[in-house]
Amino acid sequence: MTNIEKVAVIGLGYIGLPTAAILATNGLQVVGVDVNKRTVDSVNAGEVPFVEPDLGAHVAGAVSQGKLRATQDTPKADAYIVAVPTPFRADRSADLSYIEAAARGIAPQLEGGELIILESTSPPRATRHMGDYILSLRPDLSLDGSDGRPTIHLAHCPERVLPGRVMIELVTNDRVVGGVTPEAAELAKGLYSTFCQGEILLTDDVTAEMAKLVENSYRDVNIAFANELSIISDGLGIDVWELIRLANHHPRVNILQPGPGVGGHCIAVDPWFIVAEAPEDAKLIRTARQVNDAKPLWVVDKVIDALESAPLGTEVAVLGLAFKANIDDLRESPAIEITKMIAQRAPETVLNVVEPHIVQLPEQLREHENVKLTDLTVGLKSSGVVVLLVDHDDFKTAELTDLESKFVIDTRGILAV
Ligand code: SAJ
Repeated sequence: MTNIEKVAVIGLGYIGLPTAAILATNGLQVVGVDVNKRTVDSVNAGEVPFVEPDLGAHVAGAVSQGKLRATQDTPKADAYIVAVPTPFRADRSADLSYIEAAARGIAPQLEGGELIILESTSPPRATRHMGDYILSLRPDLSLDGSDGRPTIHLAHCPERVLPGRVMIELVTNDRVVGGVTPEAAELAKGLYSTFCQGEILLTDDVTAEMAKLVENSYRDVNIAFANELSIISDGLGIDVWELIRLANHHPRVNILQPGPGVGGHCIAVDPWFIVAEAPEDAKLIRTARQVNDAKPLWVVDKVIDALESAPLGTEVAVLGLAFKANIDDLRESPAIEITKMIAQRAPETVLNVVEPHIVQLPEQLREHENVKLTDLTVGLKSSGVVVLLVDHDDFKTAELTDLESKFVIDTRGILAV
């Protein structure tokens, strides 16, 4: 294998574009590949089609120095990094069609000796599936040099960066690199060491795939425990926030925080890949998903109960729509699901939504005439029922006055002392 000088990054999304940019600013010749012409055009103009701190400067600098360009067609390269979506299907198994499409673009360009890295969050054995798929198109190649055929080196290297801190965490986080062969893992390590200052830990491909899924499942199971405690505590008439705070004084106990449900694109999705792979054995992981997915309905029932015993015409203040605190990201947000369900079940009730990080309601809520976006003061003033869904700092620091006269459902413990 010659030195890696030219890298093609397939998929210029939240992970692919930052990875392409950081490789380019560290001296490699990078071609970003995307099916979306608008994405390609904006990258070639040195612009970033989404919000991520510092990414704009990296992309603009790399493009103007001629180190980064984007195209819709996969070029020849020494290394390929695949960072395409892996959504789940209706039966919650992973949809690998984007990976297969990337492989179809790469296969005709291969000569032997190239490194191919799958970065997309993937179910176990997806990397091997990609390898087998490439070999079905290119039977003249091999993954391990068997039968003297030219070898392509295949590895999985999951990303674990936190949106909003991507350009920092790409450099500082440790990386798990799993090779289909030890040689592939070593080659991938060499490529990541051009920009990664964290530890680069080598393993096989399936263990690396599972490491990513397990990290997010670990969080999901522990959040489910907290969510279950919140429901049990409500039945017992005790304060779950106090309960968790006290229990966490034990030196070996560290319970996470309950909430209105689990949102975002990762923690609520990745555990299903394990369940789909091991349906008989992944009992706890499946149950945790069900517990967390059921929490929004429990919150809605609380609000409907409160409205039933409130005077006719009582309005509801909904505090927060984002999937977690202090961001504007509404993807898979339980707060949106809850607001929508209340709007449907109480169509006569006005819902005063307060979300300081957005300027207009998301599409899913716009169709409901009883849902309005407003500010905190107006929202609280008009409403007899208050449901706190996101622990934004704006809500923590605001003076939440007059709450004594209202029915308050605090799903995040903002009011807990
Ligand atoms: N949540 C709770 N209670 C808690 C902690 C979180 O209800 O105690 C909720 C949040 O409100 C949110 C959801 O869980 O709705 C997920 O939020 P998060 O901040 O825990 O995680 P994400 O989804 O933003 O990012 C995760 C991270 N993974 C882990 O922490 C193991 C991140 O490092 C990964 O890169 C990312 O998933 C990913 O891309 O997989």
